Amino acid sequence: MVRLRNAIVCAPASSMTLGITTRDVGPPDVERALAQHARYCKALERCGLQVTSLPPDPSFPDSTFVEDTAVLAERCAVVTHPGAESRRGEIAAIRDGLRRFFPTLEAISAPGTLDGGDVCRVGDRFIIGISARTNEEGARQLGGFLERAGYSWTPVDIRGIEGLLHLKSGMAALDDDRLLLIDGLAERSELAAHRVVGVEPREWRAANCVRVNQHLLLPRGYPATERALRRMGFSLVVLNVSEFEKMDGGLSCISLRF
Ligand code: CIR
Repeated sequence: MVRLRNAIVCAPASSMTLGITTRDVGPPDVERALAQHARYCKALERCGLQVTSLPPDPSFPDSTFVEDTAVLAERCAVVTHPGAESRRGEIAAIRDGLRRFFPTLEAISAPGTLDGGDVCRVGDRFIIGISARTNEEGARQLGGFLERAGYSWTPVDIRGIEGLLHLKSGMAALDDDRLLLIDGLAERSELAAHRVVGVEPREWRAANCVRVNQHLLLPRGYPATERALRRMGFSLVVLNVSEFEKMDGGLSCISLRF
């Protein structure tokens, strides 16, 4: 797997409770979210990453979900055009934050829309979810940038999978081959080239985990998945991200890793 060295994060803003969510479990507790975020950053450091923190901006309640604003790889860096209009203003700060790492930044442009949460890298292949946030045109633009940089890509339409906001809400690359998948994705022919590890339906949110170098970050509260992954030999770091989950977020979407 590619060795990751950096992460970009943005702590939740005081306005986090005003962000977009489909869940009906009450607003997040911002103080608790800040504490969870700080532990998350410590865990990334433990995985060997240098963490750059962008200042929270209350004008963008969803700006802590930085993963949606860019797609980053060794030979290609792209800022997105998020599917939700209220999130498009997040791009400016991300672009500024990325410049010192990536001299050349590509960009998705209208009518294309794309959220980074819909992009899952497995080896040198990028799986791009077509979702309520990412349209075919956005996927095609990103695919073009990736192809020119020597990567391959495959679109997967996830619009029929109920409750799945982004592709990576239901999928994670465990290494350069194996995918952790929810039921709705496990049978998809586009993913047949990979070895599949399934998550139990009642623990489907555990599929939003992140491999960072030698460790696998897993959300707290999914004991069966935790046991199965430990048995497979993964070194797990289990983190509580309950306040982010209330806003439809999860482990992967609160950092950009590269
Ligand atoms: C949103 O709806 O855009 C945010 N409240 C949550 C985004 C989570 N991002 C992700 O799963 N990649």
